Amino acid sequence: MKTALILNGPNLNLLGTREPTVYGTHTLDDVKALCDAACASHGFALDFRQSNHEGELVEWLHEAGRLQAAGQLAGVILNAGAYTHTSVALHDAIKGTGVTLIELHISNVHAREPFRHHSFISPAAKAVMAGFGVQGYALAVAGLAGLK
Ligand code: CA2
Repeated sequence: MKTALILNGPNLNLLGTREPTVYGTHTLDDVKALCDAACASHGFALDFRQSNHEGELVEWLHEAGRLQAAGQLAGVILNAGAYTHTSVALHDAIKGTGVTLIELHISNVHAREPFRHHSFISPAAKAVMAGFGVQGYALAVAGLAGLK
């Protein structure tokens, strides 16, 4: 059984505590439970993580590249949070590892402030998903299964 690695970036640990009109009322634990169910139905093991630190996310992408090369990982679903709009380091890590990666956003970033319209992740991603709320995580797991 291959693993789906789901990575969450800065401040996503605050999900469900503020800004419910933008991000909904579900917590990150709720999202993990939703991903558990989606992975079970698509035959993936789930590895679900969150970090507020850019370097830690970079290290996890390197680990993902090694695991995918070893045939143990189906790919990564990444909600890089605000690092989406700032991080050349995450872009380089995705490109440098060649890992299969789906970029995910809970909100429709293109309908929000202009500074959220640019993504350093998108040019390195296999696919991009935004605006489906937390249900987007389950849709992205289904998408990853379709790439098999
Ligand atoms: O829509 C998304 O998933 C985002 O990646 C979320 C990021 C934001 O910077 C991106 O532009 C779009 C923010 C994550 C922080 O989430 C919070 C949730 C509740 C309360 C405070 C922050």
